[in-house]
Amino acid sequence: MTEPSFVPLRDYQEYPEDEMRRRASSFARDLARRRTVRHYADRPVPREIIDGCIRAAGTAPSGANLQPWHFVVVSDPGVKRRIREAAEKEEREFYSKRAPQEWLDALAPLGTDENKPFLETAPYLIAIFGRRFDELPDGRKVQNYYVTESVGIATGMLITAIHNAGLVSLTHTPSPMKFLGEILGRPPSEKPFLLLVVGFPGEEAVVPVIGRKRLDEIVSYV
Ligand code: IYR
Repeated sequence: MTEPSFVPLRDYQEYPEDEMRRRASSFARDLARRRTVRHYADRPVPREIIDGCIRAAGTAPSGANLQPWHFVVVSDPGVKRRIREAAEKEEREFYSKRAPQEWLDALAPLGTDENKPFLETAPYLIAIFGRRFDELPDGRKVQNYYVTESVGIATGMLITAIHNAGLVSLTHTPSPMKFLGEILGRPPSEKPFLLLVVGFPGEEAVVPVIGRKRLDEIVSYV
């Protein structure tokens, strides 16, 4: 057992109350501009920007601080093509057979279909994996905890960081996603969580007219 070791909380920063209000509302306003984008420019994005966003995601809280995530950044056109082909194969099944009508009805306002050209156009696909356990150099296995929660939080922070950096993203969840681990050569201990498409919006980019729930619809104070 490792004994805990503590240092003073030096990096915390408190703001005057009016500044806290300003920061809270301006951050919400800035995030409200974020839209999921399905049309990408083929314009390249410097890798350091992606590194910075992933560094931000890697600061997420996680079960027992075991940080059970792995990010595979795909820019290789051949790998992107294989991912597109595999995803579209699953999506064709989904849209034509697997999805119940109720699900298709829920998706109708978004205008999605089985064609995923953005998987090749966008400069980066970030495949996010949850690691069920880690392996020590001597082969022993270390169990991870709250993997889905931890990876979900890290992914939310990644999406926020990408928006903050001036890029757009799409959370793509082909189902099933098993092909991702196969194409990217990930170990069986890792479960694909989702595929994030990242880049600049294409000039033709349009987004569906959608609403967001009002505050009083999503919060209750007791
Ligand atoms: N995975 C499919 C279907 C899909 C499902 C949900 I829930 C969405 O919010 C969007 C799409 C696809 O990517 O088209």
